[in-house]
Amino acid sequence: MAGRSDNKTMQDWVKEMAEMCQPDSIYWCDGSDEEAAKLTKEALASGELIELNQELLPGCVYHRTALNDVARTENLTFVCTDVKDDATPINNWKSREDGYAECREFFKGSMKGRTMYVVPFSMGPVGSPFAKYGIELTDSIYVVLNMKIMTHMGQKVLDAVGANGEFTKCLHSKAQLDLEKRRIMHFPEDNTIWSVNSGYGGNVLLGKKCLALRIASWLGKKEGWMAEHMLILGVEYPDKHIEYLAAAFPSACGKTNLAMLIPPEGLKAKGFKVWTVGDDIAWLRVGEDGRLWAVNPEAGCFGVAPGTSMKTNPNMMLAVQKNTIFTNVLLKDDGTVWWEGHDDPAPAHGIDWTGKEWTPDTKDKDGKPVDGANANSRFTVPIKQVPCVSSEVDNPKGVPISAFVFGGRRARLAPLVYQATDWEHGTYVGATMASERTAAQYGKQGEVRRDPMAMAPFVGYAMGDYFQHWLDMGKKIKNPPKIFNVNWFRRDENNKFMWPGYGDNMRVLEWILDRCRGDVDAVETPIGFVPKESDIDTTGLDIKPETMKALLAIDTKEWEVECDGVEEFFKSLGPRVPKEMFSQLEALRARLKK
Ligand code: GTP
Ligand code: SPV
Ligand code: MN
Repeated sequence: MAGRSDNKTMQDWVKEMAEMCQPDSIYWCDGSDEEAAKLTKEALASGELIELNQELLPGCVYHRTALNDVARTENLTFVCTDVKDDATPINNWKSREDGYAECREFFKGSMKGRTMYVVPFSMGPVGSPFAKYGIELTDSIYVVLNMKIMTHMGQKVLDAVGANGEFTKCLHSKAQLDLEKRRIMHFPEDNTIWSVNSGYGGNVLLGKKCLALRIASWLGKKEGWMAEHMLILGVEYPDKHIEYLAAAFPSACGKTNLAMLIPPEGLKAKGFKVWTVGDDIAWLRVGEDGRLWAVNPEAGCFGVAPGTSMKTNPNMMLAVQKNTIFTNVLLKDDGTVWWEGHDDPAPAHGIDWTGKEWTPDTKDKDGKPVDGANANSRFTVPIKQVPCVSSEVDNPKGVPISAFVFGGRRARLAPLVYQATDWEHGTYVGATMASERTAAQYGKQGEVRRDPMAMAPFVGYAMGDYFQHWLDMGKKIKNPPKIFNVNWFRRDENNKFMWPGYGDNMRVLEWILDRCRGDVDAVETPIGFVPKESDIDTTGLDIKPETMKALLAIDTKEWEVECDGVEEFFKSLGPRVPKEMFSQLEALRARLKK
């Protein structure tokens, strides 16, 4: 038991960090199940975790974060580089010196009375040419147990790094969970991440957003590949052929749900089936065949609980019946869990995510009903427990991508689906994405904000350079994916969603993949190709023809206003925005005028 490494650089770094954080002891993780069982027992004894009903939810535990620590804190997240313009303007910036100096004060003695766990992890299957290795030092057992699910973790990583291999140096301390002293710092030039005073997922599971997106996007730009906030799924056709697509939606906008959808009866009967490769992050490289190939660097899903049910996402409901960590959901009296949108009716009594007694009648001081689960409550589950997991999930080569799909929450404007005319136009479509803010990040909920490629919170460098990287990649890919945009979230005059969403989104995926295979025509509009109404299969769907018409309509006046917003946005990004983005904008304006 306990991990071993003969890597001198690693040992020296662990020692140096321990001298700063002053833990009582240091423990090197080996990633074994015995180790996880022992740590779970300790966390149950200390109250960091709560045991769930082991008969009904075997291997499952429950965790509450601090009340001020339930979502990513983008305002406290920094990219620290020597040259300011290399990171800004979307990212918060500090110089390397200032970033380290500020955080050193917060880390000093932060692990007193605690153990420092050394967590070796790999993003991507160990040994894959895609894989990146990291070591996370943390004083949280919750983090260790989450990392075991979310990454490839343990001795095998120490062996792969060996005496001289490279690794990302990740340091995390929950310290006092002090919001004033919370910082999530990235030092891409040093391959280093420091996170302090938080215990929430995206802030502290450093392999995920910090390494697999912010640091990886920096590396991808340098090395000629892409790290994207994208799910990866395979659609199996009736003839058993599988086409893969990758889709970028902002946080809490439906990636996990789309990645494992079950087609509606009609399409299921035709023989369609969806296989899940990944639900949040894709790393993409050009293959020898001139296509773009994608791997999912993660080994688990850290998914949004509210809204997950047998009706919306049966695959996920089945996955989270065992070996799952539930965070900030409602704890029922029988030791099981519940959240808003669950299949079961609200229990008569439970303990809510804040640790208070809860009943369906609980109201806040203004008389408003109180949710039992936090809106950003989550489950952590091995992806291999998802019944429709793809057999390619561990394939070190990845899967070939036929289509990229962008999308967000837009109550108006964006139609159900449209296709960009080519890669450069597709880059413009991604670069101009916008979405209503969700509970996955702090800030005013519902406000529409620009979120290029769903990467606004996750690009590890200047946004203008990132657009340029997309254009450069397009030139390197002989057979690039076709690019689409979808919007499951259009609302009618009564503020109701117009499209049923979830499994019915398969009806749109069918059109997208038929377009890729050249099997279906489209209508050319100023914004791109839109389906003919009759080409979206609505068999068995209770939707009025005029609703379908409205879902696919383009309001040129609204798009002209949108163009003004895009111009303002591009200008706000400074001089690094490629000129191609402005020519795309002008070309769109001209088409709208015609
Ligand atoms: P992150 O993990 O934050 O990156 O989120 P995600 O993009 O994976 O979002 P997820 O699939 O977890 O969905 C977030 C919320 O949107 C959940 O409450 C879902 O129930 C809801 N949702 C997902 N797909 C649809 C859809 O097609 N229509 C509607 N109306 N809601 C959806
Ligand atoms: C997101 O917010 O996009 C997530 C959850 O996937 S977190 O890990 O918190 O970033
Ligand atoms: Mn995400």
